[in-house]
Amino acid sequence: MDRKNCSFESRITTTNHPLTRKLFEIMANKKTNLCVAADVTTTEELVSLADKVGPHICLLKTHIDILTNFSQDTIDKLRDLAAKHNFLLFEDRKFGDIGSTVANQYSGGAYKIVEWADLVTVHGLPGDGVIKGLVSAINGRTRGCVLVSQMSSSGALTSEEYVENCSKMAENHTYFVVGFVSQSSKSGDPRFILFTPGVRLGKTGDGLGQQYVTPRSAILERGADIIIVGRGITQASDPVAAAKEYREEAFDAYQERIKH
Ligand code: BMP
Repeated sequence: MDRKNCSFESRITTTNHPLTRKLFEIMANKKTNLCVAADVTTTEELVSLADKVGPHICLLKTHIDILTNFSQDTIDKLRDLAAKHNFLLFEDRKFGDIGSTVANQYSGGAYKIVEWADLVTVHGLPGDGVIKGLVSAINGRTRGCVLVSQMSSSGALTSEEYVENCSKMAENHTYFVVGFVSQSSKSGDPRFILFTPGVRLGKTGDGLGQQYVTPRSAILERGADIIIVGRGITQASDPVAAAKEYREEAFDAYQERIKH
């Protein structure tokens, strides 16, 4: 069973991870494989964006530490919107330290990420202690992580060997890892979801190292399951119309892929 030829529905039963299953269900039922990267700097903008694009997304990706006015109210509102529109919360914290430190960063500090984020991003660089550290902080909650195995930015140091080693790490920790943030995947394992950022229509870069491909290219050529789109939507003159456009492009490309 090759991941790239399978429908999201058919992949539900390939995994016991409750959040992987939930995400496949949301994608299949809502007919969307779009994740919006909500890189805005105030709670008001974040909440307003989440409410507007909510009907079109399966996941809302945050960088919670770029908000200038974060408070518990931010989280209460995001969780309400996630329930209202049926999407998951994905904090792009990119944990990358020893297990003991990431456990504290996950559960403590100002953001208490473990209390509200369904999924978080993690670098495999420290070795699997980073995963064990995060898991030690979960305390019975249903949580998961996405391993950043390859970056979209030019000159990224994520070699083929690094990508391979992240795959092995994921296979050893399937109870926590739901997939990869990556630009490509050789793995056909249907349990793992491939999330691909660096997606934008009409631009190839941002002048600061980001490199873009189109939704079709991400899904049909690189094998993405979910596209992550930030400024293509947040900086559009009409973010809702842009979200609809990316959603349709991405879901059409996925449907085309599973036909073959
Ligand atoms: P944009 O579409 O505006 O370029 O935003 C991309 C988002 O995806 C940002 O939030 C960034 O942190 C994230 N991202 C990325 O661009 N490339 C990666 O390799 C990994 C990421 O998480």
